[in-house]
Amino acid sequence: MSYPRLFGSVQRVLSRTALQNTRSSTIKGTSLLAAVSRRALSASVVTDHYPTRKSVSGLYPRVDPWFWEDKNGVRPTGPITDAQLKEYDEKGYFVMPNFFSQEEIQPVIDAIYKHKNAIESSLKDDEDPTLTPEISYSTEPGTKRLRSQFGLHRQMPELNDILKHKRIIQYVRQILADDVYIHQDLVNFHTAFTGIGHNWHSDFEFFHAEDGMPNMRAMFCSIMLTKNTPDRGATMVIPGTHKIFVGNPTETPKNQLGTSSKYKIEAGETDQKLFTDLANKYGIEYLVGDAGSVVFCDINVLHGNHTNMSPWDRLNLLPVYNSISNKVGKPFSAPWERRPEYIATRNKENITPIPYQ
Ligand SMILES: O=C(O)CCC(=O)C(=O)O
Ligand SMILES: [Fe+2]
Repeated sequence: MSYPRLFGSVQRVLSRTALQNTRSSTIKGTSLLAAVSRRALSASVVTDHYPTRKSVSGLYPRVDPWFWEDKNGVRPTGPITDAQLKEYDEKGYFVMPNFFSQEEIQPVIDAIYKHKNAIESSLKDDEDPTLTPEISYSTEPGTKRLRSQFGLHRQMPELNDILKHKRIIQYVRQILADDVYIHQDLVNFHTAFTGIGHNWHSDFEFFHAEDGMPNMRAMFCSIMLTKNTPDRGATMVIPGTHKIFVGNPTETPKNQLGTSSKYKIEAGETDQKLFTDLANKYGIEYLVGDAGSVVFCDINVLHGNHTNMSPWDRLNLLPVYNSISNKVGKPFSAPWERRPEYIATRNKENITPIPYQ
């Protein structure tokens, strides 16, 4: 069909200009963008600034800032250093080596492996579980090895010592300038010899399309519970991609919940042509570190990972912190009203500010 193709190429031209615009202006306080997005947030009609999964692909300018201001128009101070802020501004993330000590993370590691062993030993030979409204975990395809487990922080108090650690929340609040809650928490096991990885995507693209997250006032952290190295399939990122939005062409299928977490992503996978241009421009980086290191990452940075071919597990905890003001609504591009609570927090009693002092 010629219409989508033409539309797609016009969008690409428009977006190239947008990309140049965002790149050439060194956005620090981002007050203009903040003003635009404050207007967007207060509008009674929810505007879709980030079209995706509507048959065409395209690059769009980011209308949201990545450093937010509080209600009084002030950017908070906090523990993040100027060098880290500069890195976040340019790349969309920074890694804090040894944020947690081994003593702090060990109880979490023990609790997670206990849970993993219990599930794996309960599985029958012909079972190949994936996410359903009732099942919040999936195994690596065709194996009994746990791949991902969502929503554990509501069952496992040990996890909250880390996920709701005051120091983490202070970092997140310095960037988002608001009270935050956990929109999603996930353990990725990425087991030795087995973990198959995740195709390129932006987490925001998922939350926007599937949960109705309107704005990019959210961050994810990757808390390394083992060493993260390239041979173990460390997360890879395209630095700088927090500054643009890549809309994907594949419409969200009804069975997305079960397939996207178990197998490599399809709907939500970044368009390969656009991805190639971005990778040529910005390169690809591995996020590496020792156990206890934490990545602080803008919610829109393109990332993925590959198979863990090493003989060692790569165990990561991935909380998504969303601003209380960035209320999720009707999904922007999905054939459902809402996803289960374990994968996308929506119930009022779970949307309470995490203390930070
Ligand atoms: O575990 C990783 O390296 C990345 C996983 C990921 O991107 C996700 O679960 O959204
Ligand atoms: Fe992701």
